[in-house]
Amino acid sequence: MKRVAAVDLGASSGRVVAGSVGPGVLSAEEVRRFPNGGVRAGPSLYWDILGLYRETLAGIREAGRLDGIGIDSWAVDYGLLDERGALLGNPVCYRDPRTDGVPESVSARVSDRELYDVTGLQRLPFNTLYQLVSERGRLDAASTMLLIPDLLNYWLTGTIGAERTNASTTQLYDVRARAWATSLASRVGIPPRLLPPLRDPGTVVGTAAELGGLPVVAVGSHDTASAVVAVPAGPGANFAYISTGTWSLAGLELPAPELSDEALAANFTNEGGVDGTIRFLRNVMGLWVLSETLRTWSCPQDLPALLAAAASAPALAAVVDIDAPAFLPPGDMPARLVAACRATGQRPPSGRAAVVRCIVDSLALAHRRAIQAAARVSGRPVDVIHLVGGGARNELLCQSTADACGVPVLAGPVEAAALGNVLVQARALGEDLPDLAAMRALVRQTQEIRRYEPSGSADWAAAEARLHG
Ligand code: LFR
Repeated sequence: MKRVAAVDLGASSGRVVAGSVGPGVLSAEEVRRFPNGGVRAGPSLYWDILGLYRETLAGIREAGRLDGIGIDSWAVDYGLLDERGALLGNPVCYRDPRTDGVPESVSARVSDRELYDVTGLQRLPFNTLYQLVSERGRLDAASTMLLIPDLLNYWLTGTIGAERTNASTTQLYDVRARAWATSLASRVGIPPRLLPPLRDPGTVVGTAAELGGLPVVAVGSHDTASAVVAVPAGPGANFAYISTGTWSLAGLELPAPELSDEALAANFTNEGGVDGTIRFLRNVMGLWVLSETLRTWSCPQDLPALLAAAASAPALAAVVDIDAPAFLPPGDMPARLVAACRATGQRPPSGRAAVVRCIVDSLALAHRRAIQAAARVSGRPVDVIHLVGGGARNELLCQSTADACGVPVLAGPVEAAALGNVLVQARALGEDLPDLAAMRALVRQTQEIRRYEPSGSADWAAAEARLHG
């Protein structure tokens, strides 16, 4: 039996989970949960990285006897270190507008086709490459760029490295060569010296002196990579997954990158997964739009009641393209929803329940687009969708996704990222979990999973057509 602490940092909250793994055993208990979110200061939107580090240490100390620690977080964001290892400036949040116009300026020098050929990455304005280009003038003082989990691992252990699953989200990683794309970096003005040695998920990176010498394991340090480890797919299933939270990451697990023109046109990403797999997926705007809406109304605690009311509101009364760039920055989402409905000739939702229904329907519709595109572009059928992460608690979202996609949805586990983190650590520390199939079998055996059948009661294709006005 192994007992480990999984630190799972999401854009809206972080948690430290104590997980136990042994033959037929996988249990996880939340020890500490803390809020996260962008902190606006002056012209910038930052992360409170020192607060996150403090909470991480406190959570691990509260967890009791442990055999190891592993940290995963959202992707793409980073801290820069100087040659003494000191942090140069506070990490900036990927929703900061500093990359406005940068993707276009980069495309003028390296075509999107070539960028995709090397990195396989979807074009998102906040890819690490674009963020680094946006601060090119300040890179002279930097000797290393560390993604968030690698930065925290450095503070814990003093060792420097870049775990591969997260490195693969930077748009500076050659997805076929499985190495940093150093010549690409140079061409866009990013010094290759910033890119630290790569590490495989499942390696012990060092020990945490401050925590009694506990081993620190590089897990699938991109939260989505860890969540996909814990997708409870059965052997031979034609499954897609949707990892839900601030974002919905919707797609397939592939053995090799898919870099076709169709994949590029559909803006699908090829992120590196645990054990050399590829996460072929698209970012769907996710529950962020709902949480920002509740923040605008100052009533985050009303979510369960609002979802219940939304479930009784008429389906598909108004829908928006939730992936539109307008929904990316923080702000007044209800006003943006109204504007999007008007722009497509629809009557905007009136009343809070109708607004929530509009968001959930629009999210399910975006899930449908992403899953259909994944199947079409990869040529692989999808017979079932595993919906994991926080959205698995949201019955309306699970049912609407099954209805929209026309296949059953298996919802759970809710804490997929933490469980994937726990499993990869347990294996690194000696538990007998030879491959992803063995880890997923253990998740199936031990975690609660709910099934939603598609009801076929609404016309999702007609709703999709309405998005185009
Ligand atoms: C999900 C996630 C996504 C990534 C986004 C930004 O938490 O990690 O996979 O695209 O956050 O980093």
